[in-house]
Amino acid sequence: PTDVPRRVALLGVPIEIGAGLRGTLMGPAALRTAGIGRLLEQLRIEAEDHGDMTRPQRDRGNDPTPANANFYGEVRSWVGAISARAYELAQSGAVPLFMGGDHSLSMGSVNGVARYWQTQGKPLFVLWLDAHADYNTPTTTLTANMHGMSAAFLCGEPGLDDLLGDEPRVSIPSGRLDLFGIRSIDPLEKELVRARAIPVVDMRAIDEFGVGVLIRRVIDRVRAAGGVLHLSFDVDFLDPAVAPGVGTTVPGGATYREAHLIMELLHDSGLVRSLDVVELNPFLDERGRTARVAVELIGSLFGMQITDRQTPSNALLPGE
Ligand code: 6HN
Ligand code: MN
Ligand code: MN
Ligand code: MN
Repeated sequence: PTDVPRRVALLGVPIEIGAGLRGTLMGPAALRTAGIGRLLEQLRIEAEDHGDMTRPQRDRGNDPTPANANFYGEVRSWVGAISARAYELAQSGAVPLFMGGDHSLSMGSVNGVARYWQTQGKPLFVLWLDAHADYNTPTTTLTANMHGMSAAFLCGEPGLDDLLGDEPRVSIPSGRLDLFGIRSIDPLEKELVRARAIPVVDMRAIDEFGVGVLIRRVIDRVRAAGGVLHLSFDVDFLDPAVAPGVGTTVPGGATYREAHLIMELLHDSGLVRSLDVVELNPFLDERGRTARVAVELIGSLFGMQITDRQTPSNALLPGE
């Protein structure tokens, strides 16, 4: 299935107040410097760069600000605007690529593309590559940082109900979100993930079964439902040795090769129709390494190959 559009819409989303550390606002610039547009063009994909969104005016609505949600007003202005842009870009027929920016931006990007796919009658699945579950609410969070709440918000958890302003809210059914690569989760967050029966692939599962098997399982589920996939790629999914340029590094992450294989399998699936690349913090990076790795991985997602080998879609899974 190679009916994925050959057109990518790059949009920079320089938001940083969702995270505990400053610096992700430089993420889009670093991804451009590392050659994201050039690489896509080399792969014969039309890469249209829509520039960076501008920082919205601080929201001065008189709605009460929820407790335990840092910079709620600013994040709220961003998220509504991002959702509207995401809807438009998805509607344009391109593959929107949101260059973050911290992970709170996904509350807008995923909501917007989900809204578009709803009009097409296609279920949207979300693959969350991340060291963290990002399944906190203002009730469960230990930090009040909103980048730790995006997945929960997208699944319709209460507590940030007014975050989208006038944008209609879409809630992703819990069975259509896959948390993948998880190795850090807060105590109450863990209870919530368990209570909602969110599918989780933690690092132990990756060690035991390997990313090939586990990603194919995700792909098969999306395909069986006739759905499409949004990839939300938090670069802290990668091991800090590969990707030091992140504010929330957690040891024991995915290797360079595991991450490439995931991207290659996703490419072969033809199911990814939008993506976020988030949490890259160039202020913490070492000589651009993390930005470069992120761009290489995007290359694999869009079909960069060493040889013309395609993974046979009938490859056997262990146990079959
Ligand atoms: N991210 N669970 C921690 C928190 O503050 O809620 C970490 C969240 C990290 C968020 O990496 O996108
Ligand atoms: Mn993370
Ligand atoms: Mn994250
Ligand atoms: Mn490879």
